[in-house]
Amino acid sequence: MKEIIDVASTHGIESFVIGMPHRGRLNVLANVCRKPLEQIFTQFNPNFEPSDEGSGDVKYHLGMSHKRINRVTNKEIRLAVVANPSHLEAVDPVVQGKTKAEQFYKYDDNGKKVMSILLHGDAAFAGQGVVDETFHLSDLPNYTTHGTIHIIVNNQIGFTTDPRVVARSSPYCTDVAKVVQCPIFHVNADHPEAVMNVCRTAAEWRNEFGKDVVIDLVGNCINQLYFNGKILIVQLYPMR
Ligand SMILES: Cc1ncc(C[n+]2csc(CCOP(=O)(O)OP(=O)(O)O)c2C)c(N)n1
Repeated sequence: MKEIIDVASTHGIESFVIGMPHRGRLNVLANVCRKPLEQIFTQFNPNFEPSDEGSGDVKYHLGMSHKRINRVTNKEIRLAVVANPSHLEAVDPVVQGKTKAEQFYKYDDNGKKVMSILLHGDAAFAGQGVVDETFHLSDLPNYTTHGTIHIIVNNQIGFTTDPRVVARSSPYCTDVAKVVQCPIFHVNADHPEAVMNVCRTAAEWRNEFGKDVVIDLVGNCINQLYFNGKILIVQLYPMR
């Protein structure tokens, strides 16, 4: 994400609107947006009353907006992580609407100042119709935000749902993105240099063509044991 932000900032983007689900969210708030850790931890204070600000929802649903200097370009950038509910992917059109509004008020007709980044889970990306709808609107003149970078945090499982038998019929979770024929990069999440390279290319693509691009960040959290050619056990790494 930082590589995308650095490259985009080099090309003049000054505001990033980010939408993402819960997993990894505190990490993004802390390490990408640099929301002060004191603020994050304070929100977990058990002494909060229901009427206190920010107390009514789980903390990993909350968003933030923050201005900071990008260390690579020395330009000021704004990062907004949009608040989201438990309903996976519901945040996608909200992010696009916010991005479009910011572009409108900045007279940013080509998306050269404001851009959106959406993070998805692999199961949610294939399974929620709102993703399909967001893609379908993405290249229409009145709706386009001139290219969203989609990052799929692909742990090859949907909570406990095995994708091969009960989640989807298509081999890749990213196949829904084929509807707009945007580039889709499948990259090994365990290969940081490859991930950086793909992120750089995605940011360059978005800057050059103003169209969506998908990064399928494939992690390997499933350990399969085969017996007589059949999957005997699917063991999850202890990440959940
Ligand atoms: C709209 C909606 N449907 C169902 C759920 C229930 N649910 C919570 S987590 C989850 C699995 C998501 O899997 P994936 O998108 O691969 O992300 P992961 O949890 O693996 O990071 C589901 C179905 C939900 N939160 N929102």
